[in-house]
Amino acid sequence: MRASSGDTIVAISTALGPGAIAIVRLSGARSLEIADSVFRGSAGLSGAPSHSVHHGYVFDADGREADEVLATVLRSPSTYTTEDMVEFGCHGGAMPGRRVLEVCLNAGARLARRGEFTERASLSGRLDLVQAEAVADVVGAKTRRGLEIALGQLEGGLSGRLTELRASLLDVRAELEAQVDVDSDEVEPGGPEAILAALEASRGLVAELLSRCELGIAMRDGLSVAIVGRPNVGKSSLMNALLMRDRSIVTPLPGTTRDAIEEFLHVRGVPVRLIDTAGWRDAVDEAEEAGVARARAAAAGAALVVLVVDASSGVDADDEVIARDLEPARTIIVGNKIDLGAAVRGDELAAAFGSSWLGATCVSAKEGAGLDALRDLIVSAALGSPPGDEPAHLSNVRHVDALKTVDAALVRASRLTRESGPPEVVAVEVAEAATALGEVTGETTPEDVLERIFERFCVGK
Ligand SMILES: Nc1nc2c(ncn2[C@@H]2O[C@H](COP(=O)(O)OP(=O)(O)OP(=O)(O)O)[C@@H](O)[C@H]2O)c(=O)[nH]1
Ligand SMILES: [Mg+2]
Repeated sequence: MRASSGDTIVAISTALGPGAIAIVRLSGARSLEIADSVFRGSAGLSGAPSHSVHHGYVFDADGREADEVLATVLRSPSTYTTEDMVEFGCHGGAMPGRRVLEVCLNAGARLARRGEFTERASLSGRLDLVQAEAVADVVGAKTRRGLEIALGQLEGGLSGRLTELRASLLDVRAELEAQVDVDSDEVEPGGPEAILAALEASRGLVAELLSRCELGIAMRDGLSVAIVGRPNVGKSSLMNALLMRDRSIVTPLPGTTRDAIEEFLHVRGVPVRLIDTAGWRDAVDEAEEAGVARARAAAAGAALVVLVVDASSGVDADDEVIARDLEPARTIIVGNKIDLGAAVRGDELAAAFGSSWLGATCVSAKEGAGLDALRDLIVSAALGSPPGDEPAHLSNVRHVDALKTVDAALVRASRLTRESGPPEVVAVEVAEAATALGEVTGETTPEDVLERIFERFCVGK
C-alpha cells in the first residue's frame, strides 16, 4: 500500500462549469489550521465542533475577498478520509472555487492527486480497495442498476464475501502446513477429504461470483453490439429502428455505409454501444475496403454480433461466407424485411447456417415488427438473463481476472490433493489463490496497480 504522505491536500470536488455551488475540500492534519487562516466568520473554525457549518468569507494573503462561503468542519475520525477535513461551499461557476483553491494552496495545502481523498480513505482502512473502486463506479454509473451494483459494493457486500473466502483459504493453507510438520502416520485419515471439501466449497463461491460477472461488467462498462451482414440487408435501417431515430444513412444502393457508426442506447436497462458497419463484400474501392476491414474489427471486438440477413429472399452463399468468419457463441442472426414476406422463418434461420448460434429472430426494420423480441434476445444472448434484482457482485474486469486466477489455482490444488500430492505443494497453490484475492481487496495489491486504479478517479474524489 502507498504510504500516506501526511500533508494536507486540497481540491475542487465539484465539476467545473456552470452550477449553483462549488465545493473546495481540504483533508489532512492541518486542514483546520489552514482553513482558519483564510476564513473570517463570526467565530474561528479551529474550535468548532465536528459536522458544523459556518457562514463567512475567504480572503487571500493581500486581504482581497475570494468568495463568500459556507465552511463545514469535519473532525477525524468520522470523515470520508478519516482525517480532519474542511469543505468550503463556494458560489458555482468558473472562478469562485478556483480562487478559494488558490488561497488554500498559498496557505500551505498541496493540490490533491486524482482520487487522493479516496486513496486516503483506503489507506486508513475505512474502505478496502473494492469499496474504493466502487466509489468511482458510483460516480460513473450509467444506469440505475449499475448504480445499485456499485452502491452494494461500496457498502461492502462484495468485500465481505471475498474477505471470508480469503480467510478460509488461509485456514486451508495453515492446515496443509501443519500436515507437513506431522509424521505421515499421524495424519488423520479424514485429512485430504476435509481439504478437498474446503477447496471445492471455495471454488463454488468463486464460480457463483464469476457466473454473474457478465451482467455486472455490462452494467458498468456497457455492452458492445456490432451489426454486420452483406450490403443492403438493412443493417443501418435496423440501427436506426433500435435507436428510434435517423442516425445512419439508408439508401437502396448496396455499399451505402462506409465507416463504422457508433451510438449509445439502453436496451432493457442495459447500456449498449451499438455499431453499424459497412456491408461485407469484395470492395469496389479503397474506402469501401477500409470500411469492410473496420466492420470485421468491430465484429471481432464486440461482446455480441448481430448478423443481419434478408429474410424475404432467404439465406444465400454470401451470408454463409460471412457467417463462417463469425463466432457462433457470440452471434445472433436477424432475418430482416419480413414485411416483404418471409422466405425463411426465425426458427429456421440458425439451422440454415448449421451451427450453434446464440439465437435467431425475424424483424422488419422498416415497419418495426419483431423489434421487442430482438431487444429481449440481445440482452438474454449477451447476459444470460435480463437484469433483475439478483446481486451481481462482480462488475470490474480486474476483479474478474483475479478470480479466474483464484479458480485456476484451486483447480490445481484440488487435483494435487486427489492425487495425494505433497501438502507443501498444495499449500503453494492455495497461497497463490489467497494472494490473488488479496490483490482484489487491497491486502496484497502491487503499487503500480494501485496507481492505475486511483488515476481513474477525478481530482477531488
Ligand atoms: N421492405 C423493407 N425494406 C427495408 C427494410 N430494412 C431496410 N430496407 C431497405 O433496404 C435498403 C437497404 O437498407 P440499409 O439499411 O441501407 O441496408 P444496409 O445493410 O445498411 O446496407 P449497406 O450500408 O449498403 O451495407 C433500403 O432501401 C431500405 O429502405 C425492411 O425491414 N423492409
Ligand atoms: Mg448501411
